[in-house]
Amino acid sequence: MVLSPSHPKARTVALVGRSGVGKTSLLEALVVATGGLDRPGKVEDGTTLCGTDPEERKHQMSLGIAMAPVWVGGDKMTILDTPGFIDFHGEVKRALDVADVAVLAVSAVDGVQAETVVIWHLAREAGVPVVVFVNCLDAERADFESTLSALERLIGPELAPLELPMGQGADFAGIVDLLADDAVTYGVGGPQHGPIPPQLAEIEQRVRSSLLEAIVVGDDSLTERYLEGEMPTMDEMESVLGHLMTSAKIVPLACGSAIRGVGIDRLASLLDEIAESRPIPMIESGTEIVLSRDSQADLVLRAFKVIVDPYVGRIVVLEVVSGTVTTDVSLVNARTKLEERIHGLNYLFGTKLIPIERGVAGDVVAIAKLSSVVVGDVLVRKGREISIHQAPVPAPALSVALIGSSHDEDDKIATALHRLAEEDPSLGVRSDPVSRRLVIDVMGDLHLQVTLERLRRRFNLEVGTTPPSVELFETIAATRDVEGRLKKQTGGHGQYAVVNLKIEPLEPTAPFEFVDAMVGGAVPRQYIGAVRHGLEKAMRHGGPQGHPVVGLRATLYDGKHHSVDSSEAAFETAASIGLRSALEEAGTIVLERIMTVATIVPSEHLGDVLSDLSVRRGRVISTKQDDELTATVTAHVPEAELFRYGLELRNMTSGRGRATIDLHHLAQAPKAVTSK
Ligand SMILES: Nc1nc2c(ncn2[C@@H]2O[C@H](COP(=O)(O)OP(=O)(O)OP(=O)(O)O)[C@@H](O)[C@H]2O)c(=O)[nH]1
Ligand SMILES: [Mg+2]
Repeated sequence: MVLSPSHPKARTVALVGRSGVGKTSLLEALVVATGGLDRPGKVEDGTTLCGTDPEERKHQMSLGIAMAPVWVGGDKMTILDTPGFIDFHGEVKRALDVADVAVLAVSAVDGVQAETVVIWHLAREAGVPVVVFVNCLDAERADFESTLSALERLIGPELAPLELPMGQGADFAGIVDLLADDAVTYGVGGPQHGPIPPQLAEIEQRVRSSLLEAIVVGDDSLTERYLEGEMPTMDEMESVLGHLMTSAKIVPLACGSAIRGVGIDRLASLLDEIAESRPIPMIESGTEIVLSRDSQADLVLRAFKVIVDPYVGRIVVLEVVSGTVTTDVSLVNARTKLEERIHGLNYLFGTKLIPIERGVAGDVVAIAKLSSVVVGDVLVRKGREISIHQAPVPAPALSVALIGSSHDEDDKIATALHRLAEEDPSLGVRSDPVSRRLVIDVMGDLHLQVTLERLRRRFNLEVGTTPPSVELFETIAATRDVEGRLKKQTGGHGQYAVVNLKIEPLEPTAPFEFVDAMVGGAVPRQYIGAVRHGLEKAMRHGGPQGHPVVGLRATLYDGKHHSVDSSEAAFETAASIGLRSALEEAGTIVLERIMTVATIVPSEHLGDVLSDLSVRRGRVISTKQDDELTATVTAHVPEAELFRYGLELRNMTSGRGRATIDLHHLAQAPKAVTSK
């Protein structure tokens, strides 16, 4: 292994793209091409640097961010491998947040698919320069031309192919370099330069002239000269191209094969050229500032991943946003204000921790024993108040309640889940308000399955799932005047209290109202609070149909007391007896929660979303065209109909629909819901 101990420049690269396009294989190939490994491992054998986790091996896909550095011309680039499957896109966002440049990997076999579009938009939202890498050109059904046209439709005129493949499938022989106007073949002795084969001349001319045009158009002075009939020199073109790529004004396209190691050395050099300082907007003491990757500047670190290692314990992976980190410095967690001392620095080479002395701006460092730091936290010098805007992570698509094999296991399951959630910020853990069962919020069925597998393997916990309970309430059907009477004589002291109450319905979401209309001292002042307290307790405890009672006004207008036998406890009980008889006499109505669901969808899926909402007993309140591409539908939908909504929306819209759900009101629940 050849690893350079010192590195003047460090940058971070995120590999993104849909599942199966070869990102994990590409990272492996990049490490081999730059001398960090002698031979590549294979995803199928679980021998890659970034695919060794047992669940990743089982599913043959990446499930979280993994990484290894490469060195190109003395510069260090930490390459972040991300999962492509949609359940794990929270990790893609976190990688894009810290990356100086992203590689959108596309397979020449499948071209542009729905998830490619979703991930392209994630990269655009993150504002990171993107390089497209068309992979798998050696595969049997590779089709570069149709992949290129699909990419042109997705990205538009900013797409600038720098390379073309020479042949494809079994005939894939190398790369045509459009700028240098030559061909590179990959044999045993490494890359060999030669002339462009004649059968490629036509397509080469066409793609090359559109590349040159994209470069010329991107620079005002070149455009002017070009329009006057002057052709800029190749050096000028290259320098303008470099600038356009780093400022994300054009999206360069490279191609090759990760498995065959073709074009990978070229991709590494291209990334080294583009991975320039990406300004990071931050908020310092209320004002916006921009940090650049300056190793001399004040130290700022940002945590983006946590690993719980069975031997080393908890390891936090951080980006050096600016400054230089060394061991033994003390920093402050900007969120908790707790001091953290850096005891030892490492970088991650797959799962291996390699000790280092320093990390410069743009580096990624792994640090043990940072107890207060979670994903998203920022560490700064004492006295600095900094926060970084984080892209919002997708809302959970699915919630399920967990059933352990015994009730005693619940505590153990909760502890285990909190441990898993530390490493997996997309996993939510809470308690079901009705059944008190543990509920987990996940990003989809596969995320759920992997979470249950981890509980089994790491904690030996066997857990089943069930839909979480729908929260129901009840309210009184009509106004009633009642008397609540408690009269007990047991041994010495008795218990005596009488309250006369008027109980009337309010809007179900209105807060409970208690009216003290007592005149005279029939219920002495010191017991009035107890009457109110008794009513509130009885409402929480539940009405005749077993659900918490809401939406009432109770007026206390009369009562009786006894100078010896009355007490606060007696009045509390009398009040709850009174409420119970009012509810039983008048009857109660069961209420369900109606949620406001705001769904943002690509316009072409609007019809599907509207008809799905109507099947869910939804009432559409508004449909608004946001721009020519997307629309927002706002509807009121009963909570009971929303189980799996996030997931089904995703399926209906190829992953591009998003929904937010908030409580709007309570309404009478139909029989089908109350009898469940
Ligand atoms: N023929 C061919 N196969 C490739 C190439 N790159 C990767 N593969 C194969 O494609 C499959 C998926 O590759 P991965 O590297 O796991 O894909 P990924 O993008 O990391 O997938 P996720 O982790 O699920 O997002 C594996 O079987 C690889 O061997 C390539 O350039 N050519
Ligand atoms: Mg992978």
